[in-house]
Amino acid sequence: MVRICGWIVRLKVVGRVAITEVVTDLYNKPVVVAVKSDRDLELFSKVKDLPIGTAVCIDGEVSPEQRSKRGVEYLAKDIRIYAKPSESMPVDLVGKVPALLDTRIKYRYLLIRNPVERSIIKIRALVLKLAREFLENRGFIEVHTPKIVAAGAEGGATLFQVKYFESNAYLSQSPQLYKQMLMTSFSKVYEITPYFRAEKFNTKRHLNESWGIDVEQGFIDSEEDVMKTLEELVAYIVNGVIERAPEELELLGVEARPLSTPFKRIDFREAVELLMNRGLEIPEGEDLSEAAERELGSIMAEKNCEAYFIKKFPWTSAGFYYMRDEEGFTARKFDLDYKGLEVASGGQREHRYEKLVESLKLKGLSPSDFEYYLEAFKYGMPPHGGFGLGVERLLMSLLNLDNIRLTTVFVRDRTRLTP
Ligand code: AMO
Repeated sequence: MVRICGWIVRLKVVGRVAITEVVTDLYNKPVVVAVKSDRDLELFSKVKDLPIGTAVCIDGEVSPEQRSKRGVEYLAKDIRIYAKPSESMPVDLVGKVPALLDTRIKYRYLLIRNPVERSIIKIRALVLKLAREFLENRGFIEVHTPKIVAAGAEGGATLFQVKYFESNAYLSQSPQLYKQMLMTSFSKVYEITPYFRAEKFNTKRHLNESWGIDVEQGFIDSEEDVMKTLEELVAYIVNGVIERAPEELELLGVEARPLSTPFKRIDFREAVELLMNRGLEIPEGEDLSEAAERELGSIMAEKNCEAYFIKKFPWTSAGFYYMRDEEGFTARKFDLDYKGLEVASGGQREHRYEKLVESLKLKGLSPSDFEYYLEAFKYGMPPHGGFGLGVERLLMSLLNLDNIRLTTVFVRDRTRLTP
């Protein structure tokens, strides 16, 4: 006899049989329990009027006969009632009554009792587990860097300011500066971390609090060393999800294709040419727009390519910390796009003190604001590089979701600070 616990998502009484479906952590589909009044009148009477949403534990075992397509059939000896909802469910968990996105986001913590919604969150956890597994196997050390910081790495426009006793501080946009500083003492580090960005626009692919898998590695020859780590990591994650979560993918109706490495590489200039041939206008020296990224995604899909790197971004569109190529126009920065969406960016950093100070000034930043960071470059800083892989972006692409908000239970965007 085993005990499994969860919540009633469906209850139907047909004549003398009460059929109840209970969602549990154990299976993707609900546990189906049929209680017949002529077999166990006491249990039948206990169950037949239970409201949807009741928290219960079932004492019983898997039925030798499995006839229901809806879930795993159990033979129950007893059903213990732990909590009955005091109000009716604010959303339809079975998914028959469509809910507005707003309602879905507000009650996501309840909606994830539904096997389909639940699968996204389970795959999210699997993605992080696979990432850790891969990086640990490769000898990367997990580190933690401050989330309350004195300076931003990704530009002042998206910094959230917080009061820090007598002075002002910011929420970290990226562990960029700290993971680089760690390159003075470790050669391979990673951090799984929230990013806080005050993006003012309500888009389908931006959150104000998102999560990144950040990596930094030292003693590299070029950004190619870092790209190799990233492509192998992403292939490990995507292929691992396909292998370990086939049922969740099926519930979501997702047919994910395995990725093989190496991923295709194209230069930024080549990408611009491809896009201009399709009639898109790409302003000189700027990053690719969302529309351009999507169009490039369809161009690459025609070549049967889902994941690809864009290399050699214009220096004017890159962060100050990326190494500039000799001629000065391009930075050693790359993006990784997956099905037309940027899921990661990274590159080789400037590790030479004088050049780094020069870069800061060229970007109109004041070296004095970055003194603590710059100091680290005085004590034997090796050539290094890394990347930030967006967890929600990766999930959105992998699961073909049309809104990034669906990848997380509690959303932080322009209009949401609760729940
Ligand atoms: P970048 O700013 O490109 O690079 O961020 C890295 C990746 O994080 C994800 N991401 C976001 N996802 C959702 N909502 C957002 N507002 C958001 N902002 C970023 C994207 C993006 O590709 N320091 C560099 C990384 C590095 O060079 O190591 C950085 O933060 O998937």
